[in-house]
Amino acid sequence: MERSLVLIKPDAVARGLSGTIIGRLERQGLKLVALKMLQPDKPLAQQLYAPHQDKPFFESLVTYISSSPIVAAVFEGEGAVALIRQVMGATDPAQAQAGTIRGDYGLDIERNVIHGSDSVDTAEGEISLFFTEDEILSY
Ligand code: IDP
Ligand code: MG
Repeated sequence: MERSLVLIKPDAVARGLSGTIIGRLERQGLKLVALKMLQPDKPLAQQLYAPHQDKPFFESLVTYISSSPIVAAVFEGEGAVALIRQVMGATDPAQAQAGTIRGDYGLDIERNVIHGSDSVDTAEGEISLFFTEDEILSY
């Protein structure tokens, strides 16, 4: 069964949207199999966003993600990675369709509410940054 890492980003946690976002994903039929709240340190944020290390927004992104608490979750389901990307909407909330999480709640391209893994391969690596295998439950 496919798994994806979901992060509810600082802007959304601060606005009290964590439950709403988890609920939207659950209502898509995705199974919540791991959940925690944490404030990532900079090294963790740098690892998560390592693919973007050469981009002009990298420093700002790392500072933002480590600035305040986030909620980290693992969701499981058939085609979970692509389904979550679809429900999230486009990276830039201004381009994201109404009815998607970013379309409805995103503030700007950086403060865009949610992270979801972009492929099955990257999902496994991203999950292991935030969870040990025994924190991911089967039920
Ligand atoms: P994704 O989150 O939709 O997969 P990525 O291109 O992987 O988008 O970018 C990772 C994160 O970096 C985005 O979610 C967003 O928070 C931030 N980001 C992407 N592009 C920009 C930009 O042009 N300016 C500022 N932040 C950006
Ligand atoms: Mg990405």
